[in-house]
Amino acid sequence: MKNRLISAVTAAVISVCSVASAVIPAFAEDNSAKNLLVLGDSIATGYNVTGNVNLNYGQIVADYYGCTAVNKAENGLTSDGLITKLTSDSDVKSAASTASVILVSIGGNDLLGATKTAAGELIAKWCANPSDTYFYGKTNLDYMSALKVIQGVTDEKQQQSYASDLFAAINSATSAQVTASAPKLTQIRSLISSVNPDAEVVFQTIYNPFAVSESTINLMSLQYSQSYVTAYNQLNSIARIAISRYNNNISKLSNVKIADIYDAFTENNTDSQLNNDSKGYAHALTGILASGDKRDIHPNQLGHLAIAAKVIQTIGNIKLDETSLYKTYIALPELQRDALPLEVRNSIETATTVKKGDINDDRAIDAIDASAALTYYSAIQGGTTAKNYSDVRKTAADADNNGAIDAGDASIILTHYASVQTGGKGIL
Ligand SMILES: [Ca+2]
Ligand SMILES: [Ca+2]
Repeated sequence: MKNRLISAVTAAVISVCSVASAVIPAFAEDNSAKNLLVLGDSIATGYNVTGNVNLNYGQIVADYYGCTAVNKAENGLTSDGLITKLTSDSDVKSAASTASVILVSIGGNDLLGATKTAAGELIAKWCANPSDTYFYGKTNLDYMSALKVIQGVTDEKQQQSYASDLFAAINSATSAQVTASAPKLTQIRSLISSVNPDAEVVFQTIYNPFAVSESTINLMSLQYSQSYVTAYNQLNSIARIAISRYNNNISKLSNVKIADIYDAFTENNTDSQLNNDSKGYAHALTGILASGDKRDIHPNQLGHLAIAAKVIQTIGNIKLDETSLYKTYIALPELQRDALPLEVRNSIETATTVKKGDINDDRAIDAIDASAALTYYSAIQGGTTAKNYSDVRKTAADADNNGAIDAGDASIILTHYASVQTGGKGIL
């Protein structure tokens, strides 16, 4: 087990990892003077170890619906902490009472807290064991210091044994935490109802910050030892099990909408040859692969964009968007947009609604779009998909609605463009 894994574990333990998103139905129709309240943890505050993101998902969603974002999230907040706030924090209760929509991101710190406690107990046990070569006799060893001790263990077998015991302890503790969480989640929902029975309440599921793509794992295999990759997969597996069980509790809540962020951050690849563990987009949507102190399980700006899009998709009332969701997305270089996971692009582009003929979604229908249609057509003819087209873009590209993207569509787009250029209304 190499130091990078220790760093990953450390990052997981010292940070907060939960993601939530929200849903609201009738809310978007009359937005004047409506408030969108964000409750929860550091996912919701927009925290990043290198500084908060420019726009967190609460701001993006509020902007989309033209209402005011009120953010009462707090870094490190647990479900117990949220219960306390909803019970006795007059500021939070007041904000909740006037909100039309309430987005809740909670749970990640509960799992991390259980992880810390279990690790602490295990370390104390090692330190009290006279036959433990590396730990016996050490005092006041916190988790971070213990990780440094494990890092320094030269016998690889012994090092793996420590890691394996640590993972087992974490697995068991998070499992117990998940069981304890169900009544807490129900209580949070009830407390919100008691303050504001009319608000639309959206709970977000927690994403797995260790779930990365297969190609990322393959790259890791080239860079690091097999034991590192095995340990990373083990961590991913533990996280997946605990988070999935926690999310299952969230999904059982009544009178809420569920924005499935776990799903939004997960690759739906049934061809996976590696194992059954979830593969995902954490490499693109969080800072999990950053090195050293910059390693971060929190969503980056793209992650917040993806969460916002999922929340908006869940809430509904999709419109042709010109707000920060669209502006942030379209400001990305096209190559970077094309490199985004298709599921994420589908989600964002569905929320921004691409217009027929406007394949690159820049709100102009012109020769660039005609060229894009031809590029797509020739790629398909050549047996490859050169462009990572989302479903929405494919619909935009099929200008004549015949179910295929080809030269006919390019021609229609050009005809439309020529018409508009000469003062006409166009044909699209
Ligand atoms: Ca265009
Ligand atoms: Ca067509």
